[in-house]
Amino acid sequence: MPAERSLSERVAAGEARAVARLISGLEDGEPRAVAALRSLHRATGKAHIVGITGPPGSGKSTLTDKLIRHLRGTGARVGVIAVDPSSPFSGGAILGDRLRMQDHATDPGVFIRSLASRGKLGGLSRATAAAARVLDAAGYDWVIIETVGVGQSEVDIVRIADTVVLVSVPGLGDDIQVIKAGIMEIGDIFVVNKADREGADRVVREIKGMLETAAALSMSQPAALLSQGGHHGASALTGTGAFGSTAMALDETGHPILPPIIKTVAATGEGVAELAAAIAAHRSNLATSGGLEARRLEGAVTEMRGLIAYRLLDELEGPKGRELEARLARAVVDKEYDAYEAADILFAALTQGGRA
Ligand SMILES: Nc1nc2c(ncn2[C@@H]2O[C@H](COP(=O)(O)OP(=O)(O)O)[C@@H](O)[C@H]2O)c(=O)[nH]1
Ligand SMILES: [Mg+2]
Repeated sequence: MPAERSLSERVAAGEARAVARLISGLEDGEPRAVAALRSLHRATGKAHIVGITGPPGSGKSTLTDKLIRHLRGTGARVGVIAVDPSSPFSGGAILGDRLRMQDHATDPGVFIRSLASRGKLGGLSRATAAAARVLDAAGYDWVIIETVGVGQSEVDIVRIADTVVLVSVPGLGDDIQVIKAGIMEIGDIFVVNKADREGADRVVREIKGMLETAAALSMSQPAALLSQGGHHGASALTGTGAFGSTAMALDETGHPILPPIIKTVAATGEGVAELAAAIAAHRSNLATSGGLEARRLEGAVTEMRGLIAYRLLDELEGPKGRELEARLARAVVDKEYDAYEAADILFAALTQGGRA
């Protein structure tokens, strides 16, 4: 009788049930699941990870559904992670996503998984990164991460993507809600969805204006851009900064090449072929410019930082961490220590192997 194959072996063989089980285990932080993911590390790095982010209701799931169709048409296998931090239970938007994507339920070349908020700060971006690695190891050629783009935590989620698509729509009011400081910089491709509605061209012009302003700024103050984290952040550590960014790439005449802005009607599929082409172009640009490696270095930094933060929180929330924390809080209030000193003591206790 052949020995029972391990979970990681089954994932590497592309078994959907094993993939689902491993992702659940990782979401729950099971040590066995973490061990399985670690043993799969060498099998990762082949998939192209696409982050799709934008306000709720902007059509991300509809767009994802159409992209899946398009990519399946090329014979590629597609994994999707739908992240909804606002939904602690798998209802609401995620249920809608499932309905929209159920066409693919019987297609063995498509794997769709929803992740909702669970537990601690940072847990969701860690779970998303882990799930993306699992799908990569399982041989999915494309991994799409759909996430609501409203704040820093969502930005962190898409940081691991190789190509980030920012979706906006007409009719959100005067501000283009998704194009805010800290979010705009991460966009490689801009989509104005619901182009069947009035105002789409105006949104395109507004995005173009903002991109041109950002590009002009980067030409005159490259250092300022670097200190903002350039494209994907973490430049201080990797020194990559804007390197590899579509937004900051220059054409032969030295002018910055702006990221593409594409109008789509996800509901009908209009513009989806252009979007897919833009994603493919970005993918091959990254491969030839060295940008992919720069980005993966940044991704590794982001992932390690997340793991460290998570580990510290884990220690802090253990019984001993909580006890020491409470004692130190008392000492700060009683003016025995200031908060800096107390933090030093706590940090030392947490990081010196011995638990606090
Ligand atoms: N008019 C119009 N409606 C769309 C378009 N794309 C999506 N929708 C609708 O917008 C709503 C929200 O779409 P959904 O994909 O769930 O958005 P998400 O929250 O960003 O994932 C659904 O009712 C879609 O049918 C579009 O291009 N035009
Ligand atoms: Mg959705």
